[in-house]
Amino acid sequence: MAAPLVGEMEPAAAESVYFNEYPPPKALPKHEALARAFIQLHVEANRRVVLVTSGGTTVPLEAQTVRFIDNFSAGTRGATSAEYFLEQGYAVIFLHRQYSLLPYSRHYSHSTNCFLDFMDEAPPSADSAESGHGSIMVRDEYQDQMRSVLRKYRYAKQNNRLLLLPFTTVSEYMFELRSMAKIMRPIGPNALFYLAAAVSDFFIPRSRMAEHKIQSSELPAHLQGSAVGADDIYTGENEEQPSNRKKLVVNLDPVPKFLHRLVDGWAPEGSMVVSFKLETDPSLLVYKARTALQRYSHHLVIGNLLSTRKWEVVFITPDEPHERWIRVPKSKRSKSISGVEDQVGLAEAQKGNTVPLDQSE
Ligand code: 9Z3
Repeated sequence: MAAPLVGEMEPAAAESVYFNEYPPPKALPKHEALARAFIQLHVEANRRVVLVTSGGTTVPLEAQTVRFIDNFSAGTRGATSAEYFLEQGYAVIFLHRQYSLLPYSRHYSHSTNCFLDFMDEAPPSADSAESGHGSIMVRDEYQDQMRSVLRKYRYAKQNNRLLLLPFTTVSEYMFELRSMAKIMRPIGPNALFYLAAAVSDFFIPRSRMAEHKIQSSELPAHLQGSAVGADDIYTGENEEQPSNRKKLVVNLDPVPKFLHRLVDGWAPEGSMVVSFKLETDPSLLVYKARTALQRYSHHLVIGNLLSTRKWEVVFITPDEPHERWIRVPKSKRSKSISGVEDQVGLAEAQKGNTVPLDQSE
């Protein structure tokens, strides 16, 4: 009989099999030490702490990774939400995909809003006349909004309210999530988990992964040993287009349902867990979000569709009214300087307001 897939096992058994597949991320001990110190500080202040996850996870196809499968997410939801949590007095652990959008800097770091567009060179003053260079400054029209973002950013940084921890792969994400949840135990009911990261449902077990870059064409016999893929990825004959090029066949296992373990094992007693559900087919969204809430018995699922995620979400809760839509009216959607309509924070959307400083796409 074939061994059960980790995605089909009891959650606790699947957990140990999954975590035995991969070595912990190299940065984990450092991240854990930073998180412990962060938690200690905020436990003493009796402050609420939220773990915000943000950005997409990758699934590497090779151990020495050249190619990978990615999950869609720019990090806008996570980074925007983190700013709102900070404003509400939370300390934020921001577990994010490396190089995705970050709280505060997101206003100026998106490719359609290059930070250089906000800058200008001042005319040379008497002091700088010799060099002929004026100082670099923020353009007049952006002074107010940039000052406000800068102040909030400085406040969060100087008061140690924001801890930035990056991940890349789905296994790194899992290790980090488990560790952070356990480290947050002293926070108890002051802990909140806000899981906006787009997490892959599939992975290739490390034991069955190709070590080196998968080759797309035939190699001479004496070189084949080092380059051939492992069991789960193989390059076969390309029947439709006979040539010396191979087709790639990838066989992925389901990732264990980590939300079970978060709710029932890792997270502190009395903490709150909010997850997101992303769909593209409108007819599935509410059903899938409800099913997730029933399955994991947590507190809130926020459903969104890829195409409308910036203006419309649905809150699915165990209590009445069970389903509540939050929509930003068209007239209230903010624009970036490139003219692209922007996401507003959920809190503002509920009040029917826009976020005045939002500049990212
Ligand atoms: C989301 O649904 C997020 O809202 C988005 C945000 C990824 C759509 P952006 O970063 O996008 O603002 O560009 N996140 C959760 C996606 C996800 O993978 N959910 C899992 C699922 O749908 C459950 S944890 O099954």
